[in-house]
Amino acid sequence: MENLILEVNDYLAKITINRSKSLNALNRQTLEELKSAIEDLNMRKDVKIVIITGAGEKAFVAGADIKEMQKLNAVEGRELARLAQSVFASIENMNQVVIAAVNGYALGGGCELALACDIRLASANAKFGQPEVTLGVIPGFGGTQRLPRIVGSAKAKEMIFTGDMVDAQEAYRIGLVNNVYEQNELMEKATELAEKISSRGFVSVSLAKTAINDGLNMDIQSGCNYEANLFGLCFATEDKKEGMAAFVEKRKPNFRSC
Ligand code: DAK
Repeated sequence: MENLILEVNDYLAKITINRSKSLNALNRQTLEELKSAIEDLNMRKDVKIVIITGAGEKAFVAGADIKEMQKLNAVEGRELARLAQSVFASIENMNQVVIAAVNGYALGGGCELALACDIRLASANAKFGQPEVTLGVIPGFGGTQRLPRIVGSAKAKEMIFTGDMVDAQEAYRIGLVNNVYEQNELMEKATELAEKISSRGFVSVSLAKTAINDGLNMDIQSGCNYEANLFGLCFATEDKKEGMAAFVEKRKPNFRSC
C-alpha cells in the first residue's frame, strides 16, 4: 500500500493515512487502499479495535483530493462519492470498534471519515469543518447525514452552510468529539481507551455497536424490540456465562470473545 500504513499489534490495528505532502487528502487510490484494509480487518477475529489517524502533526485528513476532483465530470464525481460512501459505511459497520485519533485538520471528507468512526478523540490543534460550499459543492461522503445525527441539525447546518471550521474545544462542546488531548498524548490516550474496551466482553461490545447503529435508523419501539433480541442473543455466549460467573465469584472475568 502506497498511501496507508497498516500496523496490527495483538488486538489493535492502526491505520495511518499517509500522504502528508497533501495533508493526507483522500484521492481515489487512498480510498481503494482504505477499502481493502477495512475489508481485511473486518474478517479478522483477533482484531478488536481499529484506530485511524493521519501522518504528521498537521492533518488528520484535509478532505477529498481537490486537485484530483477538479478534473472529474459529473458521472466520475458520482462514482467517487459512491466509492467513499461505501468505504465509510464499511467503517461504520465494522465488527470492530473504530476510534478516530484526529491529529489536525479534519475537513470535508476528513471530517466525514471521522464521523463514520465510533469514537472521535482530538488533539488540541485539531480543526473540523465541512468547507464544500466554498468549493461550489456539498458534502458528498455522508456529511449531510452523519453530522446532524451527531451534533444536531442546527449546528450541522451552521457548519455546512458557512463552511467555517470549529476548533477542538468547540468540537468537544458540541459533542463532535469525545475528548481532547495534547498532540503528544493523543495516541497514548487512544490506545488506553482501546485497551479498556478490548478487556470487556467483546461479543457484547460488538452487538451493542450493532444495536446503536441500526437502532438510530428505527423508531424507538422497533429499536427497543431489536435491542431485546440482541440482548437475548448475548445469553447464548460464553462471555455472558463468564461475566456473570466472575461477578458472583468476586473475580475478574476472563472473556474469550465467544
Ligand atoms: N486536496 C488536495 N491537496 C490538498 C488538500 C486537499 N483537500 N488540502 C491541502 N492540500 C495540499 C495543498 O494544495 C498543498 O499542496 P502544495 O501546494 O504544497 O503542492 C499542501 O497540501 C499543504 O497545504 P497548504 O499549503 O494549503 O497548507 P496551509 O497550512 O496553508 O492550509 C488548509 C491548510 C487545510 C487550511 C488548506 O490546505 C485547505 O484549506 N485545504 C483544503 C481543505 C478543503 O477544502 N477540504 C475539503 C475538500 S472537499 C462529492 C462532493 C463533495 C466532495 C466530494 C465528492 N460528490 C458529490 C461527488 C468533497 C469533499 C471534500 O472533502
